[in-house]
Amino acid sequence: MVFKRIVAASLASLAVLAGTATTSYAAYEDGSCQASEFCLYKNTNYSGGVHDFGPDDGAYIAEWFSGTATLVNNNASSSHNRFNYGIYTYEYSGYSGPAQYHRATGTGCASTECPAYSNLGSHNDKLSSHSGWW
Ligand SMILES: [Ca+2]
Ligand SMILES: [Ca+2]
Repeated sequence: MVFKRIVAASLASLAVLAGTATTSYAAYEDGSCQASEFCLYKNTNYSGGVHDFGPDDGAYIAEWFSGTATLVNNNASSSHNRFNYGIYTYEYSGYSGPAQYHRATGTGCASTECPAYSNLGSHNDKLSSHSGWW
């Protein structure tokens, strides 16, 4: 797990370098859920305000759902993973506690909507961190 995170950090550094050349990056945290973002919604069925994350966030601190005064931490109720790899969410900060897997865009699906989860089941209003799963 630790090794995997180091690899992920290295890849992220490479991605930043690549990004300067291609400028094809989605704008994280601009309130719009775009390709290559992990999006959490305040309410079920992708409603009530969105927060569009990058691939890794160890603690949801000072992050709100767009257009609301509601913090993301312990308040997300639906998700849409638009990365081409899976994302694990965790009920505690620091990538700990009960985890939930959010399938990659297009993985075993015919449509980009497949990896969206209209509700988070037993993880509802509990998510506090997430990381990409390469
Ligand atoms: Ca965005
Ligand atoms: Ca909620």
